[in-house]
Amino acid sequence: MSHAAATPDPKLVDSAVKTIQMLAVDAVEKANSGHPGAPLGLAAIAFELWSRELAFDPKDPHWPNRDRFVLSCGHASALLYSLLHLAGFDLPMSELEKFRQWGSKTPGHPEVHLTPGVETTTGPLGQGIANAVGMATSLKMLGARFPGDGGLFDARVFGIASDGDMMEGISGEASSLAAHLGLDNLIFFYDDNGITIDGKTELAFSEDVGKRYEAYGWYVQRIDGHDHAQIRAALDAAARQRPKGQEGRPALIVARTHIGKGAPTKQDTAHAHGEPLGAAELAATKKAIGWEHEPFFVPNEVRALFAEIAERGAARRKRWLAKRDALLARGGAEAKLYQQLFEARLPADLLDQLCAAAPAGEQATRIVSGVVQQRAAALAPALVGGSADLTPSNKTWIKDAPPIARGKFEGRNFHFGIREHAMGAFANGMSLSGAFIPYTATFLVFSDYMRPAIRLAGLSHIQTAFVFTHDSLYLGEDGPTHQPVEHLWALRAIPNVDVARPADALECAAAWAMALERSDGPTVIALTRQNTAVLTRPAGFTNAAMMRGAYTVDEADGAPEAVLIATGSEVGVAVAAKKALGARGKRLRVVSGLCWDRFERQDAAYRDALLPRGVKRCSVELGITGPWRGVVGEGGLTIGHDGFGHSAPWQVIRDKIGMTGDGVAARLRDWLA
Ligand SMILES: Cc1ncc(C[n+]2csc(CCOP(=O)(O)OP(=O)(O)O)c2C)c(N)n1
Ligand SMILES: [Mg+2]
Repeated sequence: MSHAAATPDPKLVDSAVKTIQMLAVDAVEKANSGHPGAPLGLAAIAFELWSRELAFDPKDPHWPNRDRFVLSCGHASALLYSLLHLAGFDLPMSELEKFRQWGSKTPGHPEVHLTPGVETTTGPLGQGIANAVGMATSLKMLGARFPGDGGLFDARVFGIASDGDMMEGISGEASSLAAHLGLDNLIFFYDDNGITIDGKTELAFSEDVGKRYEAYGWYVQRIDGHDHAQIRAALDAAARQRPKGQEGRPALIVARTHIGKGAPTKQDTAHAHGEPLGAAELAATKKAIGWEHEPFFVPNEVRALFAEIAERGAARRKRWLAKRDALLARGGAEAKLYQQLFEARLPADLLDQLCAAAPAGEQATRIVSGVVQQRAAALAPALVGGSADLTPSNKTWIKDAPPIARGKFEGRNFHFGIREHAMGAFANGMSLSGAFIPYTATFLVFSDYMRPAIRLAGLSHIQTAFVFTHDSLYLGEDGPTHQPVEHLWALRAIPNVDVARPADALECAAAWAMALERSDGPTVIALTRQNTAVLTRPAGFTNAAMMRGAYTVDEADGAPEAVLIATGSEVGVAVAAKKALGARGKRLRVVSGLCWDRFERQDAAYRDALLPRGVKRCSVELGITGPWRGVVGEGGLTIGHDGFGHSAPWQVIRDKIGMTGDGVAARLRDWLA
């Protein structure tokens, strides 16, 4: 590791900090909307971190061994945009002037897919710090995978968290896991300013956060967040000179700061949090700190200082690229793995290879998914993941790969513990590392505990596979607390989230192909606990048909009189119902809606061919029916289950609710008549 950067002249430091502060408050003022308080209070910390420690190159925001900066308190976005602008990322002043406006690269909260240099989308408090834990783990895993020539990866993850981040439960889950894994490459500042929106934190928050983090196993320091000497000393201790006994731990620097620092009447008040300073207060603030410039002003010497910092980062990246290129030139296992992780990630015939691995016979889709996943893992070394303490139920363990543990990052399997909230955000952070395709696993009903992370994966175009087993009432005796009913549609309702619910082994293969190939958003895979029927595909079927998201599994004799659309375990039921209808059933087409989101993206010709206009439709899915009404339309029929479930053996539930071939056939007979 190189030395910390030399400390610039105090006058220049002062000028740089004021520049960061004033760019942020000018942006908020011009937008007449936003959060000036945190940028004012955090500028000193941010400056020291970015100028002294953070390794970045604005010319290549995605350089794999860059240090990451995570602003978990995304409401302080103006601070990040000031930094990115000054540091030379592709974020011109015109973008700061368009803060929070339509079409700008400076939205209200940082968005990773939108703004160069933003490492993750933050705004829902607590998510960022959990993302950071996933990022730090990924970097450790990369370090373990490329140990040659002194090691290729040594990047760190730095971040800032606010009171809100620390109050949210997800940060506790993630921080507990970070300490358990011994992530000494994770360094966070806690912006301990004693203020949230409602007023002083003491209204609702009285624990000693530092002590809590010490109890997790973090290295905790306490400083004045405006004292540059203290900030530097704490950073150096966390990043370079760990005191004895503090090695192998993530680091938290609890920094006492003043929200709205320098604002004569708003400093240390909740008014500094979420409203512009206003013309009078802004003028008074500038006067108080001695800033006599027009809005959006950057002194030349500050520009020059940041140019120097960027130079340093560029040189660092160049040295790293030389090392990386040497590794690639050496060839061998490390070179091949590097390419598999960062470049040619998947074989062209992935789907067919996964289909070839799909086992025959009547089995639960969670079981066959577990078999297919082994082939997926063999074909895609980027695939890593685990379960929130339901590994034996989820069947998601990658065989022949060890678990990830403190000091042991060669493996591919995680024991996330019972921490669903953090698991989702952790996986998103891993995906953002650029090297891994992470998956998570738990019961479908507990997707509720992961929903914020799944939503952010959709919003941020993050490739994460969210595996959920026990995907219906048929998990049985555990009863309604564990039985998902609205969950499939609740997940489908999130934009840019694909929900795949395979009906059999072949569809499990397709679902994994979707999850691995879809790089611009997350894929949910919903799997059954119980056996599903063996399906016989019609003549002319090709594996690729499944990738359309919906396709015919059982064709009508001639033009169909009606189309049955079923998913997962209900596809076999629909086929059985068709059979039970005898001659009448011959005129029914059964469609598997493996991934409805994908189907809706198909061209109109395909959609109209599969679901011809004017032909009646019936949906069959063991969950809420409301959203299916929009699919089946007027005169359509929806068969499912509205309301909560029941604690009973699954076959009893099935028979009681009539979700059998005969039961569905009876309803179809009435409807068709
Ligand atoms: C999950 C979540 N809940 C609520 C909010 C709305 N919100 C934005 S900032 C904030 C709290 C502000 O206090 P703090 O985190 O201490 O930030 P500071 O005002 O000190 O900058 C809240 C409740 C949010 N962004 N995320
Ligand atoms: Mg606060």
